[in-house]
Amino acid sequence: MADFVPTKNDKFTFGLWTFGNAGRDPFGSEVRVPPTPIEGLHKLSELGAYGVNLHDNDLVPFDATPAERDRIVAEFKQALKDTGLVVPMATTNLFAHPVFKDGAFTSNDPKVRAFALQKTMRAIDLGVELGAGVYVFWGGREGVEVEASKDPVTALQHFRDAINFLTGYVADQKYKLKFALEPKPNEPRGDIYLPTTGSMLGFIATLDKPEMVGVNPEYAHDTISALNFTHAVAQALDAGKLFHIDLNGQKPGRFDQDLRFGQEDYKTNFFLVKLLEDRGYTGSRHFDAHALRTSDIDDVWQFARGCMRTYLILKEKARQFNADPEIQALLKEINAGDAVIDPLLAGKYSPAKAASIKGLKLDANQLAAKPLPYERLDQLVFDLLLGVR
Ligand code: GLT
Ligand code: MN
Ligand code: MN
Repeated sequence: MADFVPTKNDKFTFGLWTFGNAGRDPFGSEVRVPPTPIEGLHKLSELGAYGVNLHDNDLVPFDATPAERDRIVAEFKQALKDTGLVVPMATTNLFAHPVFKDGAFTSNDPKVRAFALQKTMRAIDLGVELGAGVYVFWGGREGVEVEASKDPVTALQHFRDAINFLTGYVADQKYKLKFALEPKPNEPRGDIYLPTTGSMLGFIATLDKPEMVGVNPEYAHDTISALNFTHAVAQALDAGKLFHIDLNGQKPGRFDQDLRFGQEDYKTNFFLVKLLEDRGYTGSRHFDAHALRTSDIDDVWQFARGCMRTYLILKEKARQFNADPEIQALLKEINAGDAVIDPLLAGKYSPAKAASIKGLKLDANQLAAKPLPYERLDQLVFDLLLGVR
């Protein structure tokens, strides 16, 4: 820890698609030949990662024959054994092939929706075979550019039918698998359905087996829309629904950058790591990011090392924050309770409490005059983060 070198206990994971990114963007072609999945396993194990996550087609090509599939999977399983890495999460690629150009589970075409279910059931079988306990759904194509083309309520019903069907499939197969829905407001579609963690949480409550389904929030997805990602994660934790998390870097208002974790906005990432650590989040710390288009392969591994190193540095900063006497004294002062009023506000409503609260003598001007030394507090956080404390 002192040198910020990760171990498997830190539970750092990378998608095969992350180090496997060849640098293609909408304006330019590939810039590097990425490592194969098996080369990646060896390198990540050397760097101290815990595991890798994958889409079905990150490992098995879309048009592979059953025999090819079995050979590829067997070789991959052997490499997992050799490296000691695990596959905690798996997912389906429901966005790359042209068949999904107008949606997968929300396509207007029942044949496309059936194809999406078929592909997902096979990908779930693959994920379970590799040991995954979490299955992510990122609906990258589940949206519109032309509002008239889809009825938005029908689209949600289709999405609900698909998730209900698949939780039924998992229960029927007796798989120990939880689902994590990943929201994103836009890109690649103009508008994607269920754009935020809050929308997903509301949607989950309408499902047949809500206990099987949680969320997979991603830093970049909220930050694109200038939302407070830490607050979204807090809501997921509060609901007991933070089944997975995608960490990366992003500037607000830009295209989807998927930068190295912590590359932008150190302060927000500090409070994010502090939240995860203070609240005892036990899942994978998954990096859903890729190296810059300017990177060669050596720099790709610097990127992977950097994601983990940054997390560990921020974790150490969180420990320092929690141990800092001046910061803690200030927080104690800010959070000082009231022996009479706290019991009235805690727990359930009662007519007696309503009567007591109505009768309280509260002077609004006096309350407003209470000092809130937040300038001092925020400067202490700044000093701590910048290492001058
Ligand atoms: C894709 C997307 C991510 C999702 C991945 C899982 S694929 O890279 O940008 O946010 O988490 O489908
Ligand atoms: Mn993303
Ligand atoms: Mn993601």
